Amino acid sequence: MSLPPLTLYLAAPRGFCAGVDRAIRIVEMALQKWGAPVYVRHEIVHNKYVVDDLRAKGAVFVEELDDCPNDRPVIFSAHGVPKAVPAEAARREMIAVDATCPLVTKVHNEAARHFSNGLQMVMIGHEGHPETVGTMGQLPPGEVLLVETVEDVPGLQVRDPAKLAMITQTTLSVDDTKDIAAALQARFPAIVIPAKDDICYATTNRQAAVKAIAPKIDALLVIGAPNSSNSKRLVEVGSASGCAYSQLVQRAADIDWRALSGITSVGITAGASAPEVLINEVIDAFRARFETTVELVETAVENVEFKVPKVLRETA
Ligand code: 0JX
Ligand code: SF4
Repeated sequence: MSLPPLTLYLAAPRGFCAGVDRAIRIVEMALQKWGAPVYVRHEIVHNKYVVDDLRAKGAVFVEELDDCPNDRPVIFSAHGVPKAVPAEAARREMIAVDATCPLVTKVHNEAARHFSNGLQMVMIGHEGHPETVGTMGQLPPGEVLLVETVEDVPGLQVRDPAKLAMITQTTLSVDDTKDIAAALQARFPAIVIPAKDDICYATTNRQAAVKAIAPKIDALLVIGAPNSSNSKRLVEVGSASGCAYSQLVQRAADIDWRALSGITSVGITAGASAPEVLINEVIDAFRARFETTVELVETAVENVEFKVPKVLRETA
């Protein structure tokens, strides 16, 4: 029996970003340098496959520093940590390696600069997300106020409307963030808004690639985890760009094939924490069910690379 024809538009860039690649390398190199177990505070990146793989190699994932012994190394996840966390690790004389993405650290530094200039901050981000918790935790309580939506802006109670700055989470929707920034500027004309928001290159590029394929496709599958902010934003961008069936899947086993019956085109992308092996698994699952032609839709070429911390570049 012949299979139905399908064009599979594969977004590029997709999948691992430089910060994720670096964070995973940090855990692997720490295991090599110090042996198992190496503790990791929070999922190193939000992906079960990645976490399970590192766990099998000897990483132990915990949510809090309190769950780590003093005499084993601890790694802080790519999303960043409040200032109190490395301070506590130093107090306990632990070996601590920071896998915070340098682009998240850049926002931490920016927040510290605004603070030293006497500015209170409004952060656009998602409440409770570890990156937001980490960035807000760079400064004393009350110095960074959080807004999640345009609707949150009128209710903001600021110390002095003339002394305000805006910062953002790195993995937000580019378009939604523009709207929230505009609402902030309308209410607080003096607010210091960076030339560009803090959304990173990887988030921006993956969203642009989804926008390019959305008009061509009957369905969009985003490979990523339910706790991955940047992956969830890709699903939203798909829907907002006209692809009514936009779904997050962790891997091929999650695909609802009944919902996809009758389609002739599909778009595939992956969040910054989703490994290529899972993307290939999804493509193979389509090949098994459809006469599949793969078309790459490349809207940008990325060549960003981050070095691991010096302690791991030195030989043991
Ligand atoms: O939930 P996020 O998108 O912030 O994290 P994830 O999925 O682990 O992606 C990589 C880490 C991103 C940090 O900015
Ligand atoms: Fe860094 Fe962006 Fe990747 Fe987050 S998504 S780890 S900020 S490059």
